Amino acid sequence: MSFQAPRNNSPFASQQPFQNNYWRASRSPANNGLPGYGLSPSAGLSNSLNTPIAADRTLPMYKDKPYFAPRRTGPRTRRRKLIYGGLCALVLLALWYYSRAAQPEWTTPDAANGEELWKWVQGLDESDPEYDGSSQTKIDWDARREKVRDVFTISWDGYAKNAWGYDEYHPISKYGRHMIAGGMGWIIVDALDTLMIMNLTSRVQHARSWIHNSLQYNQDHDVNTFETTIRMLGGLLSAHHLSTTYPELASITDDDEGSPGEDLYIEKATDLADRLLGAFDSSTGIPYASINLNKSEGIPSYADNGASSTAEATTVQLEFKYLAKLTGEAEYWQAVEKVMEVVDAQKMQDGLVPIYIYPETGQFKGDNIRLGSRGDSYYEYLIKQYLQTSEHEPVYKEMWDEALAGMRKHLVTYTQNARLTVLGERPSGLSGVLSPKMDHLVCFLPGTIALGATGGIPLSEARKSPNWGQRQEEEILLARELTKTCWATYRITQTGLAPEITYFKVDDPRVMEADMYPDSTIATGIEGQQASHGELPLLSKPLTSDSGWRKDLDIHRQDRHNLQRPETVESLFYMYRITGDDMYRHWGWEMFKSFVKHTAVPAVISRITGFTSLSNADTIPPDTRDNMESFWMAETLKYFYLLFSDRDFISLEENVFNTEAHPLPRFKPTGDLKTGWTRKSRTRSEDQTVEEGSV
Ligand code: DMJ
Repeated sequence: MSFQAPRNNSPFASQQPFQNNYWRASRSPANNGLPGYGLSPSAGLSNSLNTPIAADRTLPMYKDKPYFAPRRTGPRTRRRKLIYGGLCALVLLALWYYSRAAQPEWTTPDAANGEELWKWVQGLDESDPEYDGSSQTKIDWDARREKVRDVFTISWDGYAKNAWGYDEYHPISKYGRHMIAGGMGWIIVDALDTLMIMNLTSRVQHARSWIHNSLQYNQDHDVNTFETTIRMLGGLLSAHHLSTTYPELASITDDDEGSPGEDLYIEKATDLADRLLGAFDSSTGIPYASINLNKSEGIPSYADNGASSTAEATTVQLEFKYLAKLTGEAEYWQAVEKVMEVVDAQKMQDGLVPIYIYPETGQFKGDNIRLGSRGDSYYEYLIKQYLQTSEHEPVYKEMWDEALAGMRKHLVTYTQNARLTVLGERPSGLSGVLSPKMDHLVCFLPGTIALGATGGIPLSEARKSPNWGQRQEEEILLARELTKTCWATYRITQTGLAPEITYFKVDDPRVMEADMYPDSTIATGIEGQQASHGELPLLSKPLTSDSGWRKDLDIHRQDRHNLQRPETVESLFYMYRITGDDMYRHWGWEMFKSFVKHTAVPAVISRITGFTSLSNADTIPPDTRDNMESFWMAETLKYFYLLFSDRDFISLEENVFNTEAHPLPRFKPTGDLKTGWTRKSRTRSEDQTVEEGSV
């Protein structure tokens, strides 16, 4: 029987720092050569009592207390006891009331007001989502951006008040839970750079001191290699990048020389990355699905015959490459670069990869090809690796171009009525049937296609480039159509919030892009690198009642949940930044209002105390799930905030967002930081000559 740490930690509970500079512990044999081992556990994270009295005993539970039978008492004694008891109760009540009043809640001068937001939500109109660009009314986007900030601060403060330091937060029951015994800083680290971007200085300080005093990675637990990389390593690296590159933001400087916590984010990131490197110790270098952080030992997936998810193995590169650049340690770079070489050596047809890969052989498992779960960010990190290294790794541009052409050839089809564009799945490989199903996760793709087409610069600029041609125009059209399809998945439900998965009614046999556009580059195979001929018209009909679009979408009962995922607003953000079309901001505003209205957690009185995922987004009131995923604050609200900000704020030309929305800088690699491999020839005879990015 052990003492359980209270579920509702006060944010003011003191958390003792570790020994001075504990995170700097040098590599020692006792620590298996890893830094930071053998550190004293943090106060507040231990599950056992630590006082001398309690050292070797555990607290009794009520059921263990000895039972005393009540003594018989006469009427006078009973009356005296009643009065005495009543007085005691009054005194206790007064003491409790005083202690509550004396204990400040976690509020800061810029705390958002849950009551005001509640009133605002009550007054929300169902304004016209059919934005047609004709309205002349000037919109105050700064005010809308402030609303996003309010929603963020309410989400953060609710967490800080009720579950500070815990990895999970359940905003309805208001308690937190750890994913592993000591906690990983899952919510705090993931949201840290959003705090900076929103200029929430006191909260950044609060988060930073928790990271300094309480976060430790020397835990004997398995964690998911990919999730830990994109959320924790990505969060720390982005915090370092923002705090050093954008000092005007709420960036408590990361290089405050000589002060406690100097280089904190980098030190923590390096400690974590050194532990994560063990996941790459397979015979091919493909990382295992999990990693024991304390032993730095990779662990194959317990399911899927030990195979790793392809997307997970290939979505760690931006983080490790940036760390290599920062530290000058090529080992980080080489570990993740090797993964890409092994994957590409499989020579998959048209650049489309199955969703599982064996770490021991480097071969794919099964034939399932999709851009949803387990496949998605493989493609995302192709184009982003190319952009991260300032176009010094052309192999990734080539792989991206090949994969995008493959998607257009094998995965794109159209709905029966409104001709919405669908990016489906091939569960039995490219020779099998195309399944017209889209996970919400697929909705990252349109924004990424636009990013790939222009490299992040505005479309109007990109069109002036000599390299711009018909193919790029077609890619922008595809991006616009897919964004519209993702928007339709929001419009279709009662809450205005998308389900986790949507199916579409399509023709049989499937109409493919080459059938629909016989003159396109994908149909003719001719690049068409002629001068741009301007915007290509949308094929799809408007989302109005007469276009029949509602009949095109089909939501299955088990897929009606909404986890407050970011992918659609992520694409709106890229589409707005790149095309400059206000329509994407308007769609975003409608989505944002739906999130506030239907995922808000009200208090007994008229006040909002947090935001939750939904188990059914297609009914009003929606069924709630009592969970706030860390990506709500790390990604979804960040992308809304950036969508309503000026287009050059945290510019796309200088930054690359990792798959968890953590901005990292673009840079030029030097020395040993290079691609170091070439693609194997697809025709078997000779190796392709793709110029390497060694500089
Ligand atoms: C995020 O953790 C990342 O974006 C990841 O790549 C997949 N999607 C979730 C959020 O939906």
